[in-house]
Amino acid sequence: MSRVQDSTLDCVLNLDGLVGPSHNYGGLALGNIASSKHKGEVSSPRAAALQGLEKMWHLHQIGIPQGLLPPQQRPDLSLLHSAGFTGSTEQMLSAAYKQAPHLLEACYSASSMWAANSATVTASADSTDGKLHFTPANLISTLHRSREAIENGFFLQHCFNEPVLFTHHPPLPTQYEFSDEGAANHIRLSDPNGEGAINLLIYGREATEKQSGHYPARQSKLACESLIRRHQIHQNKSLLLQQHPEAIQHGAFHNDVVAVGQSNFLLLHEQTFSSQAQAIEQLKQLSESWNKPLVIFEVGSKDLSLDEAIASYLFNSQLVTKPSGDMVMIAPEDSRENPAANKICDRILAEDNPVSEITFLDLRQSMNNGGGPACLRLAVPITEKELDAVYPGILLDEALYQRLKQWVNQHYRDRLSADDLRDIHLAREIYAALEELSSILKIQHLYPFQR
Ligand code: SUG
Repeated sequence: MSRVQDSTLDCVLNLDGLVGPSHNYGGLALGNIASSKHKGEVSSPRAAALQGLEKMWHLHQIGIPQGLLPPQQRPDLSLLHSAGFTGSTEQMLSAAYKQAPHLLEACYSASSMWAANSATVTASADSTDGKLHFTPANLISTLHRSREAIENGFFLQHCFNEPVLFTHHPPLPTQYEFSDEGAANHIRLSDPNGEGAINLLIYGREATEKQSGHYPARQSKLACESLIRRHQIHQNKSLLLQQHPEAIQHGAFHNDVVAVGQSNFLLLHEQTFSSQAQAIEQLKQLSESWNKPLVIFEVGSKDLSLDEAIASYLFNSQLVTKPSGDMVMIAPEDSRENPAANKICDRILAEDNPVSEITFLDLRQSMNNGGGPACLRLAVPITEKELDAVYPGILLDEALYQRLKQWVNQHYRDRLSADDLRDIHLAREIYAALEELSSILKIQHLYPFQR
């Protein structure tokens, strides 16, 4: 695999969620406009998984360390059990289809693909104990996503299994007050030529604040504060900020839909934070001593309205630093197709900032559920020594990429509709696919049904 650049401070391992064979459009995520808009449409799990794999392969080819998070076990029959469905799998699926179609959709959701919500990660350079910290997100805001936390923790433990280097915390308590959506509400900025770093932790509401608008704020302030404490983030390396309520009401259900940052570059919409001018001032002060200055690119509403930002997903681009030090922006095709967003891309390339290249990728299947390039990956800031301790079976190389493509083509359906979810054959096909995946990744007890 590709090695990290000399300055290991800036190296990021991206773990992309491998899209599961049950990818479908259930319209399950309130406040996520794309999810509601595409509810009930026929999905293509195969196209979705291949689009995701092409993204991973592209990043590997430009020299970025790339790994994956496998899809979780679906259908999640324990959810149906909890809701009182009994009998054989076939009986349970059929009864749920008739009596509680919403539950059936939740138990089939492939939402673990959006790895940016799997956990919050703190770089060892930013924690007072010098360890890399993980907290799986509890994802309590939506039923289907709340099912991901335990298995995300299990998998991260398995892959980062060196206690001297890595610390794994349990998810935050499964309560409204602690609502946590993971790295989608975290941005790590850092000095490429020094040790300075700022971890922005972004919340939507106070712990007990009730929903005021149409759409819910998914991240609580208490969750962010708890993460700062448990991950032992250096006092001068964290900044707690509040999402602009308008952004949430326009469909920014996660902050990564209106801002993205990496290394010394922050790209954000004018209405990202509630006291934005003050936030920018704080960022400037915190980065004052950096050897390479922090560059903030703020997009005004007159150039790109919040609605256009959400429709184009420009800010859900992924920023990556190549081994040469050049920064590449991986944007969704939708940003090229949206004239206002495309204009901003031209400006980013023309102006003086670290981005030297923009690559547009087709991620339409995931985008239709509100998941762009940045949603699909968990960014793990990592040193060379830490990278050497990562379980190698999840790190992408050409052999694994080819093997996974073959596996997807063999096992995934080309079309999936809500009606297909009651089909016992679908459940059997998925379990067979997951069984084989665990042997491809050489993880014996990857899935609960194997334990
Ligand atoms: O949580 N969509 C996901 C999309 C997550 C995007 N991630 C980031 N922004 N980091 C969500 O809203 C839709 C599933 C459905 O409707 O079937 C869904 O869960």
